[in-house]
Amino acid sequence: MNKYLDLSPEVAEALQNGKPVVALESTIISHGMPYPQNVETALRVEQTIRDEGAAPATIAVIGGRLKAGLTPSEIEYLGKKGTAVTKASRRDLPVLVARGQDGATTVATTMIIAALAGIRVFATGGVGGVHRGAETTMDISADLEELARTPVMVICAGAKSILDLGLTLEYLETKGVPVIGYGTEELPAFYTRKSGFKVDYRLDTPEEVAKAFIAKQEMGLGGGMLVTNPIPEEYSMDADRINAAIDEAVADAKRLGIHGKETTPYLLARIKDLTGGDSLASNIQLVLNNARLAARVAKEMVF
Ligand code: PSU
Ligand code: MN
Repeated sequence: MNKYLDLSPEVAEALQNGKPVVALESTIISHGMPYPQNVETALRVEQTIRDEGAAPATIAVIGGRLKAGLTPSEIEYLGKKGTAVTKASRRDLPVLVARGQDGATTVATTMIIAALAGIRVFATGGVGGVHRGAETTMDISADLEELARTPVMVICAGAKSILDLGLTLEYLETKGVPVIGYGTEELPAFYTRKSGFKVDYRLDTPEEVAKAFIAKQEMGLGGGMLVTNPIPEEYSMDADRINAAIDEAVADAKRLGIHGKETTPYLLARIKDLTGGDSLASNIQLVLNNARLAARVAKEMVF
């Protein structure tokens, strides 16, 4: 095992006995949702995975150690500290580890640590992508490069239109990352089930999803796969309302000169305020939905 990595007893036992494991990120806890809903959701997501018969591995950097599997008090600590914890993407890991510091892991870093631990399936809410205006800002999330290189499947609710969805799909195509729609031909847009963009392939069962990922690895192609799972109809938001809030949030970020790693957390918090908290309720439900699917796919992930 990697000398910087610690597994929780639950995750170590599951991996040792070939039981299904699902990785979970921690930036969604510290930077993606407010306290205390962030902690409540993180614990509920873990329980949802256990109820499906898999082991949850919430991932973070604590005191310079790469952790796969956190205790409830470590989750509480990250959730309470919120944006005071370093949002840790690939480029942040070396210094955080060398200094023995904490980091909340983004999709990219969660994939890295999951792969080190031997975990193949990861559930979250949204992934980073190509930001609107990237043709001048060059703001393209490191999550996309990680999907190109690290062999972990990421199950999300599609991409939200804080991003340029068309450019995000182009980038993933260039990098050879399959974009799968779970039970849909259309890319879901996080808060809504439709975006106007097509996915590469529609797959309808956890077994089909697992088989495609296994084939990718066994052919030696490496890298990840993006599975987009639409938010359940009953929790989806009105498209005009959420798009108006997103447009306003993006305009505010531009006016305030928000940039770099602050952009995504700022937009998420602003959208939540502009929708009177309704976007948070949808966000929580779609994460639970993705966790359920991820546990089912992890059970089919037999190499
Ligand atoms: N999108 C969400 N919620 C989130 C994030 C994105 O709907 O919490 C987080 C994830 O951790 C993702 C990160 O990996 O933001 C992307 O940040 P950036 O755009 O700075 O790469
Ligand atoms: Mn960025």
